[in-house]
Amino acid sequence: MNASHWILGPGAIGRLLAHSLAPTCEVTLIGRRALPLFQTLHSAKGERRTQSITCATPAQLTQGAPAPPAWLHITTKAMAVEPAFETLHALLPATTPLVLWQNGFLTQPELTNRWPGPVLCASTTEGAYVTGNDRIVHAGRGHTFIGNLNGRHTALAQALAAQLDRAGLATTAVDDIRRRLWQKLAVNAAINPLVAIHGIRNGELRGAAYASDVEAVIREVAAIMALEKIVAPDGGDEQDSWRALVWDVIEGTANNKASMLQDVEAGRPTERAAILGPLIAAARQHGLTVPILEALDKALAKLEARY
Ligand code: KPL
Repeated sequence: MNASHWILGPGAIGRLLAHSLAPTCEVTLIGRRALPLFQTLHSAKGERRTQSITCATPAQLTQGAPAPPAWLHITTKAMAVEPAFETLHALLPATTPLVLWQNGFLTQPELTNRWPGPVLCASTTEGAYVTGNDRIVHAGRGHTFIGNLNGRHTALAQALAAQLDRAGLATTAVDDIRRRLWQKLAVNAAINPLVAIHGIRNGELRGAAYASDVEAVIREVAAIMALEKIVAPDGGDEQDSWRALVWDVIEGTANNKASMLQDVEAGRPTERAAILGPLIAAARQHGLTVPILEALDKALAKLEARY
C-alpha cells in the first residue's frame, strides 16, 4: 500500500478521489455523518465499480486515535473548510501536507499562510456528482493541476500528481496554481451567480435575455484580471480572451446545472464569498468600481437569506 490519504468532505470530488486512490492507497473518507462502507462509482460510459471505502466521522477518528495520514485532502465547499478542518486539527502533526480542492480563492491563501506544513492547492475540471449516500457519477474526465501558492513544495506536488495520475486522475504539478485558480474563478464568476439567480441551465445564458448580462460581468472580471496581472489560458490579457474562454465553457457545459444553482436549489450556502468575494476585494484594492459583481453578490445574499 502507498501513503495514506484522509479525504475530508465526502462530496462528489472527495468520493471520486477516494474511489481512485482506494485500490492502491490507504484511504479514509471523513464526513459529519457515517456513509455506507460499499461505495459505487458510475462512469459516463455506464460502467460501474463498487468497492469498500473506509468512512469515518471526525468524532470516530478522535476516539480511535489513528496514525496520522501522509496527506489530508480537504474537499468540502469553500465556506465549510474552516469548521471542517477544526474538527481534525488536533489529530494532525503540523508537518502534514494539506491539499485544498476548493473553487474560488478564499481559504487557499488563508490556510497557506496559517498552516505550518506544506499546503498544495488543486484546480480540477473533473466532473462528478453525487446520486446517493453510496454512489456517485463520474460524468466527465478532466484534468487536475496541483501547486503551492508561493511556488514552494515542488517535489511534493510532483509526487502527489504522479500518485493521482497512476490512480487514473490526469494530474500535472504546476508552478502557477494561483493563476489557474483565478482563471477558474473568472469563469465561475461569469456563469454561476447568473444561473443561480435566474434558476437556469448554463446554456440558457446564450439567449437574448441573459447574454448581455454575461458580457457585462466579463467586462468587470477582465478589468480586474488585468489589474491583478492574470492572463487568460490562451495567454491573452485582453477582454476578448476572457470572453472566448467564458463562452467556450458555457457552450461545453450547456446542459449543466452549475454548482451554485444546485446549492440554491438545495437551500445550501453558495460559494459567493469564495468566487465573487476575492474579485470584489481586488477591485476595491485597485480603486475599481464593479457595480455588476456587487449587485450579483447582493442578490445571492438575499436568496440565501430566504433559507
Ligand atoms: O464549474 C462550474 C460549476 O458549476 O461550478 C461551471 C464551469 C459553471 C460549470 O457548470
